[in-house]
Amino acid sequence: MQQHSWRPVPPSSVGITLEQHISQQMAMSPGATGHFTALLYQVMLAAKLVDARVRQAGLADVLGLTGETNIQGERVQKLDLVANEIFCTVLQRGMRTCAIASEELETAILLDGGGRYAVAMDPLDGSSNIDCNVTIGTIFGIWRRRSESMERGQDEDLLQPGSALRAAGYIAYGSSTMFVYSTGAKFGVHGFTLDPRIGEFFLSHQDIRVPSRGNTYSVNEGNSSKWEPSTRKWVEHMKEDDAASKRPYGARYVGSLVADAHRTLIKGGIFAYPADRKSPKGKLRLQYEANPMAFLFEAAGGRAITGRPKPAGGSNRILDVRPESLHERTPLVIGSSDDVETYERFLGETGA
Ligand code: P6P
Repeated sequence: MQQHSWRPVPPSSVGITLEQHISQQMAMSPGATGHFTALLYQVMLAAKLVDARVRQAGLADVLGLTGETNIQGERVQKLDLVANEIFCTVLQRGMRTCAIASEELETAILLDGGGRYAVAMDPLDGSSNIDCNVTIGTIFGIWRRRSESMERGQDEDLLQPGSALRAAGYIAYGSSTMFVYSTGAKFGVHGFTLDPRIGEFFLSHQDIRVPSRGNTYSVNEGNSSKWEPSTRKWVEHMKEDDAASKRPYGARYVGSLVADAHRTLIKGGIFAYPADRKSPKGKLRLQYEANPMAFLFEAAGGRAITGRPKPAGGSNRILDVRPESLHERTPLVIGSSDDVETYERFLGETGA
């Protein structure tokens, strides 16, 4: 097969689009059939459609305040249900998936037609923040199906550990719209920024690497009265004045996972949503929040752990957790390798 060759395009002229990048990754994958590539194109299309609705929301919301209908006379739906409908429709029409799990759906959509991949997603995470114009996002993970190829998809296709992910990413609908994804550490983590004038995502953050150490910690301190002692001791440590270890760290907490994770991925530092008395299993969902973020952070040289003490001879990596149900929750600690190691040290010291 003729090897493709790309004439390097001077950055000042035309940037690399997400579609071209996905195609290049396919060209670097021997035996690729195009199914995975087509699926990523569908995720990209759905992201553009959701972006358009998110950008309208403020306007629709303002104009829709007079009642249940918006300027087009449509019923104003909750934006996360709209996002869910867009992703589910695009993925089903695309015929590349056999199973779809969504935070918005109690049970998975199981499909005939021989789709080879299973997708778990949070179609619009943090949507309660849209009213105050805070960054929200879509989070997704893609697994190769495990069930018989020509049968209807099964829940088992979605109940795979994060270590079996084939791709994961998020779309951040913020001051600009960014699509960040990875198909594995070998290929790196890459960020694309949407040019709304032409509706294309262009490569803006090539080969993102999480700094080994950052200068911010991100946790909801409003939960501190419910935390394990180890969590409280860790936060106090991050606040101590110690120039030698560049403390205190700055506190940054948006309350929207995609916003807090994106900042941590780009700048380093640590984000934690630990288990506490209110959420003894943690708040965030394993399959479509924690696992995709863990996949990205590890692919970018960072770490992602459960925040629980490592079991004897076992692992505390998020990617090693064996899921038992589609919507199960987990504690989540992601960030720079050194900062996550500091977090772990407090787990050991207090034996929490
Ligand atoms: P809390 C948003 O509702 C979300 O699911 C994540 O995006 C975010 O990280 C977390 O919950 C925030 O939770 O309890 O701090 O408001």
